[in-house]
This record gives sequence, structure tokens and C-alpha cells, in this order.
Amino acid sequence: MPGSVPPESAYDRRRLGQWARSEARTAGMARRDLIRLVAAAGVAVPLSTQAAPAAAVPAQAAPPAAPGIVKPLPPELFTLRGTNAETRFAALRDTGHHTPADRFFVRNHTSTPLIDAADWRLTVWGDGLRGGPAHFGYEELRALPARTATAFIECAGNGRSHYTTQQGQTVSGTAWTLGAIDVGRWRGVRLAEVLRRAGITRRAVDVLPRGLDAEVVSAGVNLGRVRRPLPVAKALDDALLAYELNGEPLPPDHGHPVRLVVPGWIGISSIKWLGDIEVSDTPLYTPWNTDLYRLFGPDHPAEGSAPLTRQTLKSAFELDWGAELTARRPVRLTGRSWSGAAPVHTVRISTDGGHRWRRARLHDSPRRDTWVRWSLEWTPPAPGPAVLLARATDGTGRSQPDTAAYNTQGYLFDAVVRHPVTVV
Ligand SMILES: Nc1nc2c(c(=O)[nH]1)N[C@H]1C(S)=C(S)[C@@H](COP(=O)(O)O)O[C@H]1N2
Ligand SMILES: [Mo]
Repeated sequence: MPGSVPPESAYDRRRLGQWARSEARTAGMARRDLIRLVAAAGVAVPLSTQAAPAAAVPAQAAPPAAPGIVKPLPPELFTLRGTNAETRFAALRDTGHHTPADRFFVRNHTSTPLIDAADWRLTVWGDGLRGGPAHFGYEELRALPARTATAFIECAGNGRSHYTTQQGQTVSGTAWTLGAIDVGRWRGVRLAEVLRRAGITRRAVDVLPRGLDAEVVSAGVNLGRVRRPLPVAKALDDALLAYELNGEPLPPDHGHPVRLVVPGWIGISSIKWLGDIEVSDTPLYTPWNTDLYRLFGPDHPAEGSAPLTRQTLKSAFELDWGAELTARRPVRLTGRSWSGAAPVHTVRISTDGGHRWRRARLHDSPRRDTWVRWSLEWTPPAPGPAVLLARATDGTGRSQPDTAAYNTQGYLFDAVVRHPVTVV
């Protein structure tokens, strides 16, 4: 897989082998159900319409603007998509490098639970530990050595709707445009620190963080709580147990009191409302690393690709779809580009549908796990329709292609998006 570091892919191959030989356990669900799901994965039903009813937000909470989301979702900031809310890229135009928490996109499999930090504790358990379970209260975690990191959270399906609008392909899942990403400044304690204190052994291969939100029911099957195995190599590297976003306690919709932040990896890795973490010396499987978040389709094996890890490469204009621009009046086009593989150091823009390209000016120094802001001055010529394109290149030398590789669930869209505007 592009961008994934060799130890991870080697690990995944070994894990797949163990799964095939039935050495792996299916964490928290019947093997029969899991096999059924794997078999059905090629025709997966969109989870967004199958989620359990919103039940976790108590009646005294402010009326949510989308089922199960607590914060206000004004239409100038968000597009509502079922239980989820997509950030409007135009609403990021006046924001800095970090996305204000009130504009952060929300991806909920069910609904936001309201959890009091004082009643909360994290349990770390499993046969990958030297002893029994270890518990950490909120204040205990806050007293451990803290670390701050800037990182994006981006849904694996971000940009998915462009498989259909731009490539004419049918895919399942939430029909995001490009706004299922935001960048936060996260403060917390390294997952490695907590795992070491809990007594992780050298035999451990997977950790399984699990959320406290409601169980997910999809196509009549109870998948249990949201949980996705994370290889120990990544868990011990840069994963963070975050309790602050942009200098404030985590907001309810983004995982209060504590969430995982897995820099550079697809959003599902960053489990919100963390309740427990299993540490296992055999590989673990859940629906989120078997039938979901792998690539399925004609170019992939029947059991799918290896579980997805790193995010891909994308660019977006901070401009409404179909925005009106005035002819012969100079305008400053702005946007952002990012990659899960390496810093983005070059962005090229076309204002004539892809014939001529100019280099955008970057407003951030290229850094891994986050985006670069960019701009370009343009004077639209005569009135009429125009198509804007932005193409990023990252530190691995990879540039956004014209067409994204098809997969049934529409993950990892990376093609240059053709952004229509009207010159008036
Ligand atoms: N417990 C829990 N964690 C979760 C989810 C969820 O529904 N429940 N959604 C995941 C997905 S698919 C994404 S893309 C990110 C979204 O994070 P955000 O809502 O803070 O933007 O959280 C991930 N963590
Ligand atoms: Mo996601």
C-alpha cells in the first residue's frame, strides 16, 4: 500500500496469515457473523443509514441540529449527512492553521454520549500485559507527562462523492465532498506511556481501543461498540490519548473526556470516548479492519486489501461549489493540501480546466500529519463557467492523479477535484 512503512505491511501480512489459519480471535463478535460480513463486504450497505437510533444524548441537552450531535451546526459552517456533519471548506477561509473546534467535522456511527470526566476511567487489559487490568482516572492521565501534537483527523471516505460526480462510479458510504478533515492541536499523554505503565509485554501484537458510544447495528447485525485494532508498532510510536483540542478540554462530539489520536492514519483509528483498550498477543479482528476500511473491488483480492492505515493525498479550495466570481477583478484563491505519507511541499493550480498550471504560494512550512495552506492570485477573464483544479505533491514524490483507483466503499479518494465556479 502506498505510504505505509514496511514494518506495518509485514505485520499485516503475518496477521492475515494467522487469520486464515484461524489463529486470530474475532474480538467481541461471533465468528459466524464476522464471516457473513466479510462475505457481504463487496456489497456493503452504507453504515450511515443503518446506525442505531440516537439515544445517548439526554433530554436536557440543547436540541441537536443533526441526530446525536451536540454542538450547533449552522448551515454556513456545515453540511449535514445523516448522523454526521461535514465542514464547509469555504468556512475555513478565515481560520488559521488549526480548525476551531466549533467547525470540526463530526463522524458518528451512532450518537455523541455525554460523559462526565469525574466518573470516567480507562481500563487497559488483555493477555498482552504482564499482570491484570490497569485503570487510569482522568486526573491520573492528566498528571502523566503531557505531549502536544498538531495532526489532522480525516475520514477514510473523505472525497467519496467524487467517485460518482467525477468518475461515474457507484460507491457505498457517506457522500462526503472534501470536508471530512480538520486539523487540531491535541494535548494528551502518549499511548506508549500508558501501555508501559499497564505492563505491556514484548509478545503484544495488537491493541484494541473501544469507544463508550452505543453499539452499532448494520444490516441487522450488531457489530458491537466502535473498535479497530491498532498494530503495536504504531501504538508505541506516535499515538496520543488526547484530552484537549486547541487548548480546551475535548468537546463532547470529538471524544470527551479522552480520545485516541493516531497521526496520519484514517479517522477510524482515532477512537473517540475511549473506555478500554485490550492488549493482545494474538492478532485481533473486528468489522472495522475486516469488511470495513479495506479496499474491495475488481482490483483487489476477495478478502480485500490489507487494512487501511495511512491517509492519502488531497487538495481543496476554500470556496463554495459553484461560487460566483467577478470577471476582470483580481481574486485571491485559497485552499489547503495534505498527505498522510509525508509533508506537502508543492501545490499547482489550474484556472482553465487543467491546461495551464501555476505554483501556489504556501503559507505554512511543510510538515507531516498536517496540511499546508496556499493561495494564488487570479483575475477571471470573460464571464462564463470555469473549472479550478489544485494538485499537490508530497515528500515521497507522489502527486495527485487525475483518476482515483476505484474501490466499492469509496475510500482514499486522491484525484484532483474539478471545482466549478461561475464568472459573472
Ligand atoms: N467511539 C467512536 N470513535 C470514532 C467514531 C465513532 O463513531 N465512535 N468514528 C470514527 C470515524 S469513522 C472518524 S472519521 C473520526 C471522526 O472524528 P471527529 O468526529 O472528531 O471529527 O472518529 C472516529 N472515531
Ligand atoms: Mo471515518
